[in-house]
Amino acid sequence: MRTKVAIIGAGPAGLLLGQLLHAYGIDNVILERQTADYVLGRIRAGVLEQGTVDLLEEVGAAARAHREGLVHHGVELAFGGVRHRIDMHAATGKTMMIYGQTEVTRDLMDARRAAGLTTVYEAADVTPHEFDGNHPRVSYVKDGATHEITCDFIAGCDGFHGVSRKSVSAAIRTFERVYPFGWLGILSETPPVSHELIYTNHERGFSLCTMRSMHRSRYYLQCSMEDHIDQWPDDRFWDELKRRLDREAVDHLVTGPSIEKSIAPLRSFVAEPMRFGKMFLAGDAAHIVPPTGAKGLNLAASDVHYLSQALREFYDEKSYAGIDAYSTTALARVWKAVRFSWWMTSMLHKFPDTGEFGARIQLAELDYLVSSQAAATSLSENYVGLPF
Ligand code: RFL
Ligand code: PHB
Repeated sequence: MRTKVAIIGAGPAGLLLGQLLHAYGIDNVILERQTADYVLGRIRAGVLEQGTVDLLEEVGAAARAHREGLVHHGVELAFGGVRHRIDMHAATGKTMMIYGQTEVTRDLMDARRAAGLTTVYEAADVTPHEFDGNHPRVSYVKDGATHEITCDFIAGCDGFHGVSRKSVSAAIRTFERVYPFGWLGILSETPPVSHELIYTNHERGFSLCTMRSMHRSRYYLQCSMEDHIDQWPDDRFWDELKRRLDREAVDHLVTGPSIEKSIAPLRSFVAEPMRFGKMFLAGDAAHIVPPTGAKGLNLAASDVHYLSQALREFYDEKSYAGIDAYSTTALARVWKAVRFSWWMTSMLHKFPDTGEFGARIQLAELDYLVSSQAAATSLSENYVGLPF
């Protein structure tokens, strides 16, 4: 098989890149290790920046998001038992959209199918070759037979545990912080506790009330990395959440059986650079942020925006300028989101080693945020998404 761009990974980064390239007349093939249903079963992100929605619109995959997504103008920060609303739309003129990663993925898969583009699911042993030279190719095994795709470029959109970054490990520099706690998340068929997301700093640990729709809620609790979901039956989860919420939120909380429950570690990670000859990294393959800033999926979208523009410039104008600039351009935005996610995480979680002093500093910072328009605007600019 021959294509212009071989994309490894059918997560949001790979699927969105595929549709953007298709819109620019650049043919591409996606190789995905899992089945489509497996990819769709992962419950992850929920908040889309306006820039991410704009990209979905550009590829004609935003109709359902506009119908079913919930447009949010602000968030609530809770500390000391009191909730404070930050009006991000007033501060920036921008909004966010609540629309699950699962739905984004489904819409992009549907668009890809409708466009007749090739996706190979259950592709095993995917391996990029010769991206340093002029004949890049990707091999994989499907149904016991080895296949090869020759291409002009390889896009490594295969997430944190993918093969792309591993294949260049000798050439990269990594930066990492692993946080000493995780997030225990549940999904339930219950109405959300508030119209807004509620981020809570509490002496028992962080909590987040979020949603997927007006009848489906998602909640997170800071937990120990030693915890296992078996130790968290639903009743224990709801009891602990109630302890961390303000009185009014507890009164409005509707509990019910969980339909999904998982524990995620929290990590900040960046690999530099994001280009190796004719192979590029994009999305979680190149960087991870803790979910506190709601940035992971949105960074995957901004990376593939830059990458698709660079490739378009190459095919339209035979210019390498965008390709040469890709890593630097993408990393400049990545690091700002890494900083923001680290800062939100530091301000809102209970840390085992910072003591009473650290806890007071967090409260002072939160109090400053809700009493200074300048501070609230800075938070808002980052949360709604810095410009591309
Ligand atoms: P993905 O989604 O991991 O997709 C990578 C794909 O590559 C495939 N793959 C391979 N394919 C072929 N060969 C191989 N060797 C392969 N190895 C892997 C995988 O099967 C997979 O299908 O990466 P991508 O596309 O870069 O997308 C990144 C986002 O998924 C991620 O950043 C977000 O989910 C992070 N995140 C959030 N981001 C937000 O923007 N807003 C949020 O509100 C938000 N909340 C979250 C989150 C992540 C969470 N978890 C569980 C990590 C909440 C949570 C709890
Ligand atoms: C979610 O809806 O799953 C979500 C929202 C905001 C975050 C993280 C996750 O910061």
